[in-house]
Amino acid sequence: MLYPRMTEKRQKKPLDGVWMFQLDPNGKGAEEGWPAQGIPSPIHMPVPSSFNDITTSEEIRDFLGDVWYETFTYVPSEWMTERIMLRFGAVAHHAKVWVNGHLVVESHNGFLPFEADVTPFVNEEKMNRIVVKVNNELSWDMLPPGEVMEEVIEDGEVKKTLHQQHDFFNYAGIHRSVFLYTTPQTFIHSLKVGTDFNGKSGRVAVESGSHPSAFVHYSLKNHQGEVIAEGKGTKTDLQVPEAEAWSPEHPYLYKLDVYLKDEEGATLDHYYLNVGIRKIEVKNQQLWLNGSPIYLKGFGKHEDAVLRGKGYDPVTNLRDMYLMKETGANSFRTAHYPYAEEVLQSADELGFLVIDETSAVGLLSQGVPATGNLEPVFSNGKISSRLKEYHLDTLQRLIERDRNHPSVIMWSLSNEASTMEPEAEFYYKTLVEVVRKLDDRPIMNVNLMLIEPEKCVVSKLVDIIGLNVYFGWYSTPGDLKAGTADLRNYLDRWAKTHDQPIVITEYGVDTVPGLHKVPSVMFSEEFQVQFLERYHDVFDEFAEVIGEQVWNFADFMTKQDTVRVDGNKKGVFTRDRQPKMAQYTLQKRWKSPLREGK
Ligand code: BDP
Repeated sequence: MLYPRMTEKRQKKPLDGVWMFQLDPNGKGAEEGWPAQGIPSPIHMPVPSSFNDITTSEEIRDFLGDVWYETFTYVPSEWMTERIMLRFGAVAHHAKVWVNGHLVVESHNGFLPFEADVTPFVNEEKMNRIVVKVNNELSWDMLPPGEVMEEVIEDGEVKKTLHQQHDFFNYAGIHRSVFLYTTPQTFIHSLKVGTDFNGKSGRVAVESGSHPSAFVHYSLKNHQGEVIAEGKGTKTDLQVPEAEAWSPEHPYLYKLDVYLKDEEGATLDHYYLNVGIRKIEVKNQQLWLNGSPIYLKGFGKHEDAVLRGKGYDPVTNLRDMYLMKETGANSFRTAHYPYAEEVLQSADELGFLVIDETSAVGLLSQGVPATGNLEPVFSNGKISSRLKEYHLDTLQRLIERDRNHPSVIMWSLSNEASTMEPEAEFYYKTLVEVVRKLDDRPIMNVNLMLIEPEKCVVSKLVDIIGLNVYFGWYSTPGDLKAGTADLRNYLDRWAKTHDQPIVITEYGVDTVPGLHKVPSVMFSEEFQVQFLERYHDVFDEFAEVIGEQVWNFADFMTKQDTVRVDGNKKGVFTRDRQPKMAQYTLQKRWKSPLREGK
């Protein structure tokens, strides 16, 4: 699905701002006519944002069930000859949308965009009413999986409790921008861009989907606006004899203009994409960018911020990007779900290598933290064929959405699944086959530290192994000597049993900013620094380790729990994006040349 853009032939109007909002604890809104008549007793609610932390109400913060949003808009009369689309960047987790009382679209994926052709339903003269019902309940038929338990309490009231598998607050609402946009009646449906770079020249392979009777023209421009390559047809290769390669240090983007023309050569539709020419490969147990090995330095992140929760906002996004650059990071992982498209656009423009992850987090028996014995979930039917369908659908839509971003260098299938069960092998085999058909980027799967390398049935299917390691924190708490010995032993076992390179996708400790202790203790800033330093020494012993991403970039909110103090404090930055001492440790390491090849 193409990101909405204003072009020579397209218009767009953001519907972000203040919408009306109401809880619907009894789920009666539809019956009572809210889709057509509007919501009866609303309060104000910003869009995009999670609804949880905006008001002072505990009921709203912890609400489980249906909530309703409503807004009004005019549609300009000059749009009436066009195809008019209503598009949501993401609504968590389930949404139903009505325009002037007509149901136009339903979505059951909280982290991916969806849209509806609303041309037949909008009025030219009157205001148009847009009503959205949002539900934030999790189930084992979706990602991330979870369960809502219902219990009747004293006064007959039903109390709902969420059993979630993952370690982040179940924020909900209209989380990303909402757009009304137009396309011409004959339009460019889809675009797929793949690039290659051989040290000097580059190739841009383009494929487009549109009406068969139309003709497609491509024109690639450099920063000066000069056309450096042109092509025609549904599928073509554009050659760039002297290409500027895209990399984190030099995120050079060409502009690809795509024109759809009729037989007389008149332009029917126009769209454009930023294209970074780069080549990404896994070979000789290394990750290669543009013909040289590259070591990933960076963070596992979250979409999480004070007040707005998981709502996208450009302020937090850019602050994060600048902080990561300043720390010397060249990469991040979209843990544990697809991020807003605007985040990937910034990564293209500012230069970050992105591990793009699905929302498959917590496909295991444990909640948080995942310690103890892993009980089966694949072999006992807990992970059903419906969940697998959902996972496949998410993966396909993620690839379709993100494949044109030069910043996206690999797909992460899931985070911390129960991958020692024999049944997991077939499940993941299907996922891998689907990805291989759609795209040639490397595939990663991220492992919990309870997964034994000798018993993992999934790692052999992927190109890069992701490891989340917390020895000295969740095991032998506070004992870094034992922790690093366990880490060394664990990495050694992975290196011996698998040929693929390893990225340390998580390592870190909860740290209370301003807590100082000598000698260090858990939760102090000194402990975070020492943990990172000791871990780095071990990583450097292993040629197989081709990247390190600290957990987490910033402190983030979780559900209330005995193991969390107002959220997870493993951030190198606080939740309001100020550094802890560890930032300096990372900066020193990441901004100086590492050992050979790293
Ligand atoms: C890992 C999870 C991550 C958690 C982290 C932690 O992948 O989501 O937040 O542990 O416990 O198991 O901090």
